[in-house]
Amino acid sequence: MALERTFTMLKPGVLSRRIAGEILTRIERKGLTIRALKMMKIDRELAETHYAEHRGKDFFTSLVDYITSGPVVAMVLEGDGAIAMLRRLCGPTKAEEAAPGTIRGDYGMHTNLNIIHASDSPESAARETALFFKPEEILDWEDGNHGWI
Ligand code: 3AN
Repeated sequence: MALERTFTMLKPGVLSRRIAGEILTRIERKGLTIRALKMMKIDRELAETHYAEHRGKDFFTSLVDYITSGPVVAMVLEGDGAIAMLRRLCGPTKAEEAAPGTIRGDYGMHTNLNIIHASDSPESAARETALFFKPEEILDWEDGNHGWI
């Protein structure tokens, strides 16, 4: 499986509910490597650009309202098949379809308030990463397991 990088964002509900550590733990334990991470308050322009494909849909304004309502945690993650791997970890978009055990299945009741975004393709991952991070903010590093496993 190819080594990939993907973009993810923990939405405002995560810091607000003080569950950032729990979600980060799931991501780390899965084996994805954090290459970049920052907490930021995104403005409407960035939010609308990020979710441009949904412009005009009935939930677009409330989606932008939500993700600009408080700080988010943006990350670039790396791993074999990381894009699909993270999407599986998150679970489906619709709250009623997200099974227990997935992040969306365990932490949300409503689709419009789901707590995590994850890129859905290599093209989205590249586009979204470039919206949130400068190249120099994405770090190459090795964890302490290197050499042991
Ligand atoms: P995903 O985040 O799983 O890639 P998208 O891109 O279809 O799903 O939707 C982006 C975000 O818009 C979702 N994470 C969710 O917060 C919101 N959303 C999507 N569909 C709906 C819907 N039918 N009603 C309310 N909010 C929605």
